[in-house]
Amino acid sequence: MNNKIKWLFGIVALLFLAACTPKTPTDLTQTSFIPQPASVTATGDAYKVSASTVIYFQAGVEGLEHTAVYLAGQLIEISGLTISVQAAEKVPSRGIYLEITGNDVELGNEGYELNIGKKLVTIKAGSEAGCFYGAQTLLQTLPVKAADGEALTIATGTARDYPEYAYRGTMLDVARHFFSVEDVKRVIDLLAVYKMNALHLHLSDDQGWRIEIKSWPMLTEIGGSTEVGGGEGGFYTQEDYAEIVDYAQERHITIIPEIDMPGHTNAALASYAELNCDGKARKLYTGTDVGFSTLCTDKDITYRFVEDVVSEIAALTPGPWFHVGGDESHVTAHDDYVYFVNRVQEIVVKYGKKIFGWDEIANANLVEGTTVQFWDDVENTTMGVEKGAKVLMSPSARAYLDMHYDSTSLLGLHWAGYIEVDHAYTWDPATLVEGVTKENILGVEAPLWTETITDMDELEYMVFPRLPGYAEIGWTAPALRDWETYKLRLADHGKRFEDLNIDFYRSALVPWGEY
Ligand code: TNX
Repeated sequence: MNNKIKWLFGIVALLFLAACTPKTPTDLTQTSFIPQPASVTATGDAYKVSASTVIYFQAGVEGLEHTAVYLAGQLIEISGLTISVQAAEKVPSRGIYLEITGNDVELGNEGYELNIGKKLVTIKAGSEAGCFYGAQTLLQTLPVKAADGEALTIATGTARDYPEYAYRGTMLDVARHFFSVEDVKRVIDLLAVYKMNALHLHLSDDQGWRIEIKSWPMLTEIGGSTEVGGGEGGFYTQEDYAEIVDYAQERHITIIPEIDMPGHTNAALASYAELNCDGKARKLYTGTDVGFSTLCTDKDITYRFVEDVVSEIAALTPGPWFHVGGDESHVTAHDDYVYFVNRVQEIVVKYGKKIFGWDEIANANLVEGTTVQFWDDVENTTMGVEKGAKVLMSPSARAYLDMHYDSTSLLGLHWAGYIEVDHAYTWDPATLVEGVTKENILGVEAPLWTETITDMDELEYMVFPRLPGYAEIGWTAPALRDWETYKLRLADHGKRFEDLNIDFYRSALVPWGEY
């Protein structure tokens, strides 16, 4: 070969290599973060995560060690690299460092500052939760799955970030169809990725009672034995429930247990005859009607029952809230309903918990610290605000994860309308209901009712891709939210959903890539 041809070959080979080697990311502002952080600035360089990377945490802060181990676990999962965790007495010169600093007022309770330098990444926050969210932001700069053992690069820069609302959550109805502890853990993992911090578990309904109550064992023995459609149902033992609570706590997610009453109680009424006004046990129910059952509000045993249930669950629940349901009690007379909710509130307070209830509970005399969950009725909700309650925003026409996406959806219901991915995203909690402003709002929750949802594939299909949008509504200030740019970021998360094996709805409104 003459020299000229050799040169040509060389150049072609180089060009080929350049085209095939992934570009090193150097512009942090180009990362598709969800939720969008309050501010992101780029410094145009790259940090390399390799097998020698160490994750340091401020010595003596136990909660940070959890987050450091969690982050290392995620990085190992992504890359197959061996990443170690160590306590550090002072800021190291290289590696990834997690630190609690108490003096940044703007960051508040859950905010963080993530600094990605060429040699050192630091995550600083006022709380352990803040550091955890900083770690989630860091993880979103990386793919969910990379080639085994390959060093990873991250664009340098800074994210300073804090949430708009204190409560960002979802609800899972494990009563209509039962979901196992493993299933719930997967839901918790997915919530954590999007900085959600609350999981409300709807633990009882007409079709099933799903948590062991030691003083009333038939609730699960009988009431837990079936579900919608006649399947075998199931329930959590108290140990199972504690395991869920712990798993969630490690991811800074609070579990809110709900026992729905006085309506939605057929499973309890089938388990114990004495809870019925006529003293006769009801038959187990596996259909999907609502509003036909009620506890007997003028029997003493009803309140003994409620007290036993509340005390056992409250003892297993470190979070501040107990949800008393209170929705759709269509066969409870109004005065009986008000009397019942008033008495139940006293019981919940006695066991040290704050009350959550669906918006109907605003008809009672709300005790201080109560939160009314807006799902349907504006009048109830504004009445709750007038009585001093906070509001949790779960508008059924916008935030119900069981609503059809469009007229072709096979799963879900559509009584509150169709909720396409844009409709789920384009609303502001602070302006949706007249008379309910940001100051009144605790946060946002997207509930998944499971009359038609029987397994994890179906659950994921309804939850994704709407859930990241609800997470962003709860976290990101309205001025930084916009559907046109959000849908591009969401499209990038399609690859993440695939790599996490999430069975998601490929809405035609989102420009998903070819992965
Ligand atoms: C209404 S929302 C209900 C639930 C149903 C749901 C179905 C609410 C407080 N009650 O009992 O499962 O609709 O979308």
